[in-house]
Amino acid sequence: MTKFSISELDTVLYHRPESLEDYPFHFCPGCGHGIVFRLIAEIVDELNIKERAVCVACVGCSVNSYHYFNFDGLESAHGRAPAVATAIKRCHPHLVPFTYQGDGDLAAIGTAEIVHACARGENITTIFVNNAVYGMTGGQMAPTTLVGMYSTSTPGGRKPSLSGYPIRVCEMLSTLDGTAYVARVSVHNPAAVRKTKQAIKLAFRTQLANLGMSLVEVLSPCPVNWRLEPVKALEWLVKHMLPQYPLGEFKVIEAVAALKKGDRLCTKK
Ligand SMILES: Cc1ncc(C[n+]2csc(CCOP(=O)(O)OP(=O)(O)O)c2C)c(N)n1
Repeated sequence: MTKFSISELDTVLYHRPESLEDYPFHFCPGCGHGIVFRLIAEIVDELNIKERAVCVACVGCSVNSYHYFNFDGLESAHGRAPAVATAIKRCHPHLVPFTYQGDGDLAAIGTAEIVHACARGENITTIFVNNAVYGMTGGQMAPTTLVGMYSTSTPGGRKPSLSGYPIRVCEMLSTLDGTAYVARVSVHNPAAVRKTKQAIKLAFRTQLANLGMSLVEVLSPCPVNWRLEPVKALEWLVKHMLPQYPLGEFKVIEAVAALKKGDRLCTKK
């Protein structure tokens, strides 16, 4: 194995973004939330909006965002982050509020909030992390739990006859006229993480250009609640979640497409 001395390694490839506190993440091994947090912090730095960004956290594993982000944030009631972000944006249009929500928060208790924020075309940004379970409370079924998937409240697998079918959030919300940019991405490998960063950055740029509601769904592993080792969880995501939740852009209005010029993004199959 080649060994390098420190002086030979004079190129710093990674450093902690200014927008990320020097505070260890509490997430379980192999969880995707930490990746998404870091990407958001990098983007806030790159767009130079640290003094204007406001994270509206949800109830769920990402509830501790105030420990991690080195910019303003507040906590909403479960599922109500889009309403809180709406109020912030309307009262203080120069701020850049974004919601950070899980699938239980956004697609179960908070379904009405996100649907109406999208229908109203609020000029806010939503980062929606879909790990197909209620992570924080111990892995119960979420609206995005796959048919046949184990969860602690569907120990024999989700049965449509009892629990209905999973909701495809991007497909549903992109039909609403108020949405300007809607995309689904994933963090299952480095290339996917890069595309996730591009999509989240474009979502923020959509808000900065006053173009309306932007939403990015991020497919993310939850190894502990899926009862899988971290690497197996990534494989499971690819094998089972991608067919149900195809990656791509579901809505890009013309003005956003113009912003995007020059960016490389995943395209819908
Ligand atoms: C009003 C209310 N109902 C239920 C709960 C319990 N609860 C806390 S977090 C959560 C779901 C979190 O799951 P998700 O939004 O998918 O986020 P994750 O933890 O997976 O990131 C629930 C049901 C609560 N705290 N408040």
